Amino acid sequence: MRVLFVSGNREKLPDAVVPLGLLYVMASVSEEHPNRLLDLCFEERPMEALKEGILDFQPEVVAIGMRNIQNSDYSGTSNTIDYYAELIETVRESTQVPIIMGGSGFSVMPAELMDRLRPDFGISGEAEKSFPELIHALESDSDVSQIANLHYFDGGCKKSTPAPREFLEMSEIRRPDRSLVSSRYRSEYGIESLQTKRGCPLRCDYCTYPIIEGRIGRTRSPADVVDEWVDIIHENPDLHHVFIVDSVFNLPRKHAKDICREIIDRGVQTPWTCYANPLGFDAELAELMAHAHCAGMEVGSDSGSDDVLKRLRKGFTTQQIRNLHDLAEKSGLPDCHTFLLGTPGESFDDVLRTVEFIVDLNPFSAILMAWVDDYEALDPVLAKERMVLREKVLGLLEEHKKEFPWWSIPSIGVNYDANLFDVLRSNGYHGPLWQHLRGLSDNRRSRSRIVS
Ligand code: B12
Ligand code: SF4
Repeated sequence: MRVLFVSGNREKLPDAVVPLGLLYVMASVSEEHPNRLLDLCFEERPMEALKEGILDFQPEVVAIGMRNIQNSDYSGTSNTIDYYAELIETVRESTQVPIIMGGSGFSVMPAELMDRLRPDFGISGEAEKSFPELIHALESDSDVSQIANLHYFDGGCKKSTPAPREFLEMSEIRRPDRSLVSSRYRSEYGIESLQTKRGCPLRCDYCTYPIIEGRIGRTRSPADVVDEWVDIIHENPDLHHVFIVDSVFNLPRKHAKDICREIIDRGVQTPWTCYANPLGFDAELAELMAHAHCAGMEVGSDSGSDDVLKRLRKGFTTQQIRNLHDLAEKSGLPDCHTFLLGTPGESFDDVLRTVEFIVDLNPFSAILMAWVDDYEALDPVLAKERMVLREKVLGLLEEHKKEFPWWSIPSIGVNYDANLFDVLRSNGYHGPLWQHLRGLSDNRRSRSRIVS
């Protein structure tokens, strides 16, 4: 069956990212079914490109990957849903073949997106097993109801099958073919994406990651990960940075240490970034990461209030955030902490306490985000309600934004805009922007008026 894979994502902030998930799904059918990738990221006129792609390839199935629901600025003022609706309309105008959706954005709210976007099928979560099964069922016109995590319409009625009993074994998943994507990801953005495991065992209240990847950590062998890394560098000698896309790199901690040891032993020197958690962090890991050329870690610290951390079920305390920061600083490992301001149940006083905590912690960098619920994209009443506290939070950040030149505040464009990113890249800066903010700032010692 001829499958046209469409990567709908056009977001370029903070970087344009290779459609790694879609490449994994493509690899799962590449030998059995003729297929083609149509990546809309750099297309000037995506709808035209889609029409032409369909006309040219004459697919028997169109598979659309939806990575993001929200836009990147976390202001809650725009989302990608209307854009995906237009993509689907464009496919329908061009061909009668079935449309299958999937991807991390789709997986966050599959039922709602099936209603709103009306593709023929949707697959939530990892799709390397379900997708080939669905293609096979479509080809042989057989029953689809045994395929895991499938969403579809039966006589106009929406149906969803249960999640699989077990997630996939990482060693059995075929490697993504990165040669299929535009070289602009490397030449303009300089970052590649690499996965060392899937799954996060923690249960943070708001988090959608385990819906996508499951809760059981499924690790790849360090040798296999670094083999892939070496191949990436070999194919792209100018590559500047690798982003490890694992939900949390250091859980399990032993696996993270083994990956670092393998990187060190094999002499790989590409700077890299990952997500890390205060749980599962210790002095040895900090040292190993620094020796393995980790250029920085992003930590979802979320709040400076122990009550809020408890409510969010983060599983760590503010003291553990401080411990991580101290260990990182000692090893020369830059840490950037993400804070979510105004999560459900949070008061403005809690928000103030968090901002004071960040000032006191003084991490290498911090990203402050006014909380936006994914469901706001579908529910204008909820969006309006949530906007009240958000506007107060944004007002506070606006007032103090000049005091912390090494913080990023995406919602109000502080150290998070396309022009700044372009200037930095053209001046040879690579990797996540926050890693350069301290160096760029000539006002490092400014203190906040928030804390007296
Ligand atoms: C790493 C990461 C980043 C890194 C990426 C670095 C890099 N160079 O790749 C950075 C920090 C840059 C980033 C930025 C953003 N991210 Co991000 N990111 C992630 C994370 C942790 C992993 C993504 C990943 O690569 N996974 C590995 C691949 C293999 O998995 P996958 O894409 O899910 O693919 C599987 C399935 O989804 C499915 N699948 C994928 N495609 C398709 C297609 C079809 C047809 C089918 C059937 C199935 C299918 O099968 C795949 C293989 O199993 C996820 C959370 C998570 N754990 O999933 C968030 C996530 C994808 N990000 C998200 C968001 C919102 C963003 C930003 C918009 C936020 C921001 N303000 O920065 C930007 C957008 C960037 C961009 N250009 O698009 C959201 C998207 C959903 C949503 N809520 O909108 C997620 C899910 C996190 C969340 N909040 O819930 N991100
Ligand atoms: S540690 Fe990160 S990925 Fe895991 S549940 Fe919490 S927020 Fe989600």
